[in-house]
Amino acid sequence: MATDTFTAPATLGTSTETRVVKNFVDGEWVDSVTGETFENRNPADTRDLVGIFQHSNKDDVSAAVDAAKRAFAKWRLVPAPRRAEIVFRAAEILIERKEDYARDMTREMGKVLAETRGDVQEAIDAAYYNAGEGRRLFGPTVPSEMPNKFAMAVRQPIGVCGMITPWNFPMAISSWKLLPAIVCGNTCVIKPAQDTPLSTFNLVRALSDAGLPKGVINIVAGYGAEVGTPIAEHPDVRAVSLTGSSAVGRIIGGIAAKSFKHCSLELGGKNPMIVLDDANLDLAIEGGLWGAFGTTGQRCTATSRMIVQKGVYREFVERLVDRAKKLKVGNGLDETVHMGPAINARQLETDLSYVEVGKSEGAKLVCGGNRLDKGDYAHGYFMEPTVFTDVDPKMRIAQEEIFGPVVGVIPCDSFEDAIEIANGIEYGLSSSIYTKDVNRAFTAMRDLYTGITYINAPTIGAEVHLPFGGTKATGNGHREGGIGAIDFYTEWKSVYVDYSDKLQKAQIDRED
Ligand code: UN1
Repeated sequence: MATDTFTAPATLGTSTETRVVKNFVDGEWVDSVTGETFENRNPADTRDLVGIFQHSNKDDVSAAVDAAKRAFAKWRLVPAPRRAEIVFRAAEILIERKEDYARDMTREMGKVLAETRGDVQEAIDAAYYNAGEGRRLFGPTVPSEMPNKFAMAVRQPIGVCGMITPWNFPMAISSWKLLPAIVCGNTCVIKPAQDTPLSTFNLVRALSDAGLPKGVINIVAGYGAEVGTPIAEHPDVRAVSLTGSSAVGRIIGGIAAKSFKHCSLELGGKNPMIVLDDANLDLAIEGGLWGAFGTTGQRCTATSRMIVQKGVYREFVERLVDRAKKLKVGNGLDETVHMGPAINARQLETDLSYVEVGKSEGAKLVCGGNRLDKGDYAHGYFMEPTVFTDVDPKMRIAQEEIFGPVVGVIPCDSFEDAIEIANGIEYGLSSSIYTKDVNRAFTAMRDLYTGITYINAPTIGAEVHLPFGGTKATGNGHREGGIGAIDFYTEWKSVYVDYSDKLQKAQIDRED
């Protein structure tokens, strides 16, 4: 067994070896003070032990925050273009290691290789974008109201930032948080999801190998209550970024508010895809399958409601179900598989329990609904792609986030009806519409109350250089990605330079 990931060769990712991974604090690989560890197992085959990680507690968090605070004193003074060069180099390293890291991720998370390659690619994209930002970090320079006075605003780092990341995009979402934070001059303490810590370690290893100074990013593995909460509570943590459920968001947001920390919450979704009578049905079905069953439905942006106009409803359902039944479920390391397992036993139970909810509410189960546990499936958390039709918009399966391969098809009469159903929900992350009518497409772009809207594409597929996030219970108004993240990880300072050599009193000094 390798004893840490830091000294281990990058190619370890292709092995079936179990790695013992320590916390990464102040540039050192350290045991948790608890002396306890937890296991990271492959959800497609739980006999496969991917790694052993530190079961940390709040003392580990404190040590990591102290290291980050010390590192901040120097890091904030490194010119942003120099900070960005390290991130650029990390992108190049990630490209070299892409296949290994994708395989590691499929092993720990379950999604198919094509998707885990995409996840690593998203971190590479985020690295290039944020590396570029190191030469921008623009702020306004404005004409002063007064003569001989100069006025501008500059972006400043905030300090130590705490990050709590999810298991569904374990490298991409860690990169959305860490990379803009460090380019802006902050230092970080991150708690990766306990189901998928390895991918966050892989990302940070690439950064470390690219020359990131010690203490700039610290990783503390463990569970929410023991590590996540102490991060949000720590007085020296000045900003907290969480991607997770709305329930956890309420807790973390509440804790952060008490000490006026900046807090970015990226939470649940129940994303609608509207299919109008004039849609290109081939495209809508293809997109719907990808949106609903890609990542086993485990995306905050997953297509979980299909709102289909009556004229094409029957044909759409028939063809969608026909295609869904042909999807191959299995171990994501097999390149012929379309859909991997649920992340863990609890998520699978939730998915299956919603099948019962749907049936009891009177929705029609037309595809799937069962656990797969025979033969090759015996040691994993697999279930069939599941489709309900004749779903009423008020049913629980049409209102609550499931986070699994369960989609509900809702019939609707008109475009206006579709928009109302789409918006009649607690969440507001992503939405989409299939139509050839440009007027309706533009009306939908305006009226769908979500942070992201797709035209003639499913609800997934966001790119890293535009803002990512949502309305209502999906978050608290912040955005990740693009300039949204730069806004979150910096604090504005307005600077006035008076070179008139006399006291000028701004609004007071007027003749009129
Ligand atoms: C998520 O939905 O949990 O937009 C993240 C996408 C990906 C990221 C999804 N780039 O589909």
